Amino acid sequence: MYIDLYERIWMWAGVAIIAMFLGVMIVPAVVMAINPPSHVETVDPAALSSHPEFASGAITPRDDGSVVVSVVASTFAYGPDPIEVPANKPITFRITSSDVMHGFQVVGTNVNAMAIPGYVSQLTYTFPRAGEYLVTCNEYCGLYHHAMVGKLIVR
Ligand SMILES: [Cu+2]
Repeated sequence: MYIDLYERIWMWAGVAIIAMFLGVMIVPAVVMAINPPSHVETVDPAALSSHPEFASGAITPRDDGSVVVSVVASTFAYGPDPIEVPANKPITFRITSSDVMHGFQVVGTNVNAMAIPGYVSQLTYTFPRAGEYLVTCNEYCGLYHHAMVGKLIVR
C-alpha cells in the first residue's frame, strides 16, 4: 500500500505526540510514585455520619497552632459552614464527599481539590491575612450545583 511521504510524517507525528502524552502520565505515576492524594486514604461514604473525624465537620486546632479542617461535601452544601481558621497558620484541609463528586475551591487561593466519595483529599494552605473567602463547588454535581457555596473566614 502506497502512503504519501507527508501522510507518513503526520502519522508518525501523531504517534509521537500520543507516546509523549502517555509518558507524561505513566512516568510520574510509576517511576516517581506521584498519584492524586485522594487515592491514598479511603473512607466509607455511607458511614460518614458516624465517622469519628467527619461526623461533626470538625475544625481541630493542633498544639503548634496549625488547624485541621475536616470537610464533608454533600449535595449542595459543605460541612462545616462557615469554616473559621486563623491567619498565618498552616491549615490542613481534609475533604471528602458523602454522595457524588464535588469540588472544594477557596476562590482567590490555591486551595482547590476534588471531594470524591470514598476518598480523602488533603492539602495544606496558609492564609496570609484575615478576610472572608468564598468556597465554591467546581465539579458539576446536580441541579443546584451553581448554588453550592460556602464561606471561609480567616481571623
Ligand atoms: Cu457542584
